[in-house]
Amino acid sequence: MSHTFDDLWSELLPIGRFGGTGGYRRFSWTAADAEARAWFTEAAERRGLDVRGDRNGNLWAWWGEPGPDAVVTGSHLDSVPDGGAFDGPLGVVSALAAVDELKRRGVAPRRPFAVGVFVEEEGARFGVPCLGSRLLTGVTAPERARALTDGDGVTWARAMEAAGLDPERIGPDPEVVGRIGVFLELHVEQGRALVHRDTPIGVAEAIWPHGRWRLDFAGQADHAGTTRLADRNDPMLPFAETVLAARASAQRLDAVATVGKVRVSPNGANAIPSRVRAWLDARAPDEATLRAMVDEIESAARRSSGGNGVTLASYQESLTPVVDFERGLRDQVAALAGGAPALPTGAGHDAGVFSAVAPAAMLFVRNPTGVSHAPEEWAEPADCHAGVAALADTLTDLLTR
Ligand code: HGY
Ligand code: MN
Ligand code: MN
Ligand code: MN
Repeated sequence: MSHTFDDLWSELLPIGRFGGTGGYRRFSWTAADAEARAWFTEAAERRGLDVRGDRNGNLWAWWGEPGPDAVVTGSHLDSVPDGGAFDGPLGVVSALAAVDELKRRGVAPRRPFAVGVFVEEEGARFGVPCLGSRLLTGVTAPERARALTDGDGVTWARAMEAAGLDPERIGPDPEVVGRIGVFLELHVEQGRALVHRDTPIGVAEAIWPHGRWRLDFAGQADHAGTTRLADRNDPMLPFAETVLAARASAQRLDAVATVGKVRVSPNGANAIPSRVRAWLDARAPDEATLRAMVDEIESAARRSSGGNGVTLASYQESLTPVVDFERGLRDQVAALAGGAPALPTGAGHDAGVFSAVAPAAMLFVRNPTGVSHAPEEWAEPADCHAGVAALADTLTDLLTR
């Protein structure tokens, strides 16, 4: 198979690279995002696909006319701060390379077929992951999305408008969603299960339930040098104890909990903070364990806040229920991928959102480092090509039955 994957990959790779780390910063509705979306549109049109944006800013590149019972494959182009090159883009580039392979094979689709790119999958700028697919399917209300703000106070509505789209139109789109007959997402593995199994391709079995909570610890700013310890209401203390409590609870419940984003105000080296705003990312194998862990962490945060004369306000920013991918489709994709193993994952995906409205499946491509959401994320070219072949085989089967 001559590989257009390599050409496509080399076109996209420089877009949104950030600083000297080799990582990416492709946030929704920024210049880097616009450049990536323009690249996708041009690359898709170069292949004769008809690219249409939906009311939420997602892109749909149709092979022929849009229609019911469509086969849709795609992923996202946005990243976390200093993210890896593969998380999202691998699925988009592989989908376009699979289109080339289908054309090379002379496949004549018997049902509508589209390649999709979905906005704000990481929720890195506005806080709610998979926002494009959640808006589309009605999981997130448009008025909530419009009001979401980034770290500079820019709302989703303003940012979308600056990118040339009308934020008043966002919301559920039954016509677009109603076309999806089956959804397929290829994604770099975010772990080392395929390395351990010494195999290049896997399929997704389930997505752990997970969510994000914002914890606002409010105390009293004061002078770092003249304020006795007994006179302090320092929000940094309950924050610190909450981080430790999250780790202990996750350890005990065999789950995961992360505080990766913190904002300290006023953030002065010689001032006791007035406020510490922290985001908890919590994930567990089942919803009862997730609930129990978050309850434990919030109780620890409240206890410690009370003990330090600090107030705590906690907000659930997003909650993603467990996703069990439909067994029949999963086994079919696994068989077409040469008996690929089925893997659970703690990572959320648009395929998880779409699994609520149509049969959905995911293909994973081996990541030798197992690292993701960091510049060290990696996939060998040969494994990327194997991913394209597995995707093309699955699409051929789905499109010609
Ligand atoms: O955070 C996640 O699970 C995914 O990478 N959006
Ligand atoms: Mn990600
Ligand atoms: Mn992703
Ligand atoms: Mn001073």
